[in-house]
Amino acid sequence: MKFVLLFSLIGFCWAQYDPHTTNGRTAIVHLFEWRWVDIAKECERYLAPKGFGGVQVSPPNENIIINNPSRPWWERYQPISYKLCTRSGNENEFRDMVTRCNNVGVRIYVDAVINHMCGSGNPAGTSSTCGSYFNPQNREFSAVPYSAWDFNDNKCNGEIYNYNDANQVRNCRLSGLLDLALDKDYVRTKVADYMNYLIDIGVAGFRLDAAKHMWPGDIKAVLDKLHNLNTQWFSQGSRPFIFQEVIDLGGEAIKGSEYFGNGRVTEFKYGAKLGTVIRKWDGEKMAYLKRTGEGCWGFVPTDRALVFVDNHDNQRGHGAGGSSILTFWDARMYKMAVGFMLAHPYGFTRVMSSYRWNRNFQNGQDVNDWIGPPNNNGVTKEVTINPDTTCGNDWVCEHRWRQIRNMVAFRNVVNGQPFANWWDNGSNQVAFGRGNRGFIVFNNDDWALSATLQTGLPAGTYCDVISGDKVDGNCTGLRVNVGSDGKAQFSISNSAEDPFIAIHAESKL
Ligand code: AAO
Repeated sequence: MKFVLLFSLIGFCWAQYDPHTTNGRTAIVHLFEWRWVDIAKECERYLAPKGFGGVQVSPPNENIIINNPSRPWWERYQPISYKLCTRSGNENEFRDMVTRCNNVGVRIYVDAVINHMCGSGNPAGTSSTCGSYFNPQNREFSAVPYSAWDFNDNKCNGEIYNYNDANQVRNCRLSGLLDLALDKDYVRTKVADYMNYLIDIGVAGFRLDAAKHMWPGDIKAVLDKLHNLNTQWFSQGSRPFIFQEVIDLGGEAIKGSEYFGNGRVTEFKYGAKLGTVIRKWDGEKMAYLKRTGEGCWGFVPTDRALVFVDNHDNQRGHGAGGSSILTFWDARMYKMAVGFMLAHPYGFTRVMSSYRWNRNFQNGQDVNDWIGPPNNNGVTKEVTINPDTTCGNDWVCEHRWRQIRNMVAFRNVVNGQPFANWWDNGSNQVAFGRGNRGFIVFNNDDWALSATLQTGLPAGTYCDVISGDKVDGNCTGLRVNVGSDGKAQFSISNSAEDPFIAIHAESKL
């Protein structure tokens, strides 16, 4: 009896850190601004067969409609109610997506905007995605309902100016957004009701938007009200996976570690650092990546980290991370960064999937950083699929790039294997393996790489999954011969289209 109790306590304690992916899948993808009907299809036709564990979806709840500028992506971070209708689709489409993705073993994680409602300066009316009435002036959100009592005006009646003041960061308004009083049980209950509605539909967890702007104890009080996951797809007693958006680059009052009790946190230092290294800024070298994740860069512990190279904010200059952040616009370096992240054991990984927009830099600032998803008169366009499996209609679909998709598979194949056989040339040529299941080599120097390296892999011929694919026992890319001593000869030109090579147990020919 005591043992049963102990185990269930351990199980309960760990649960919110567990993404509940199926078959040991290790990465999720953020399908930013995708429509639910397209995500449902993508789960079935691509994500399940390629080994993706789940999808972070854009906020599904009713938001304000902004017409100036015209339907920016960021209107979805201004909630009006918890009804499920947005540009991504209606409630039926959302339910159908969750069911179909779960049925093929792909999980759905909802971006939960629960810190605030819309901006205080917006006019009253029904310019909202389900037509619900709201009046920011008197704090009325009739479809929840919230009223003046439910906001933090009595604690702070203004903006956040000083990130060194935790009270201000958590009680004042982030960018003018009306700050909910999450210390009130009524507000906690309304938020938990929304999240429970989604849990009952079958979602596996949540990204908590602006978690840094909420008190950790208030978040906990909401989480304590949440249901277990739907037993149609999850084992009895499963708790929702929680990852909290806490931007902690160091030097501010609020630390990511304050939120560990609630779930994982987004590690923004990771993408900022990796971008700096791959760009070779500040005297950084890939050789220094040997100790990634061991704490020497002050990253949060691996079992508390949600990691990514870029996110929907910092790929367009919002949020934090700065100019070092790599995105699809810098494709060659970006693929190396994502390849490194997916090969390395640190953290639970999220891959970004974006749309193209018309960037227009003025004085170093992209004045088009607001542009919403590809659309016809405001209606989000379908994600079409080209004959070569890439996406059309200006959807970038980084997750479908061969190098990225195959590194997601690599991560699954090496799951649980130790970081091993590190090699570097003291500069930007590095290699490492994962036990005896996988090995990766990078050349980010301005000269060729030629080296015989210990891979840790069994003897045989392997297909490089960066330059090609293993298809019907053949390889469409480079072949790597591993000898009986585990060693293999690697040559990578510094002008190669993708200056890295990756092989793993399932790419053996
Ligand atoms: C829009 C308009 C605003 C208007 C508002 C209300 O743009 O002009 O006032 O509506 O009408 C998104 C957009 C916002 C948009 C909002 C609502 O990004 O532009 O406002 O929707 O439509 C902070 C938060 C973080 C937040 C990030 C953007 O901490 O939570 O700002 N991210 C999430 C979402 C995001 C969303 C919201 C939250 C709101 O992912 O999409 O906003 O729901 C420091 C702090 C960070 C802080 C940044 C930016 O970072 O540490 O916590 O992020 O400042 O304010 C160096 C430092 C780094 C610093 C950074 C920038 O890198 O090391 O620490 O510089 O100064």
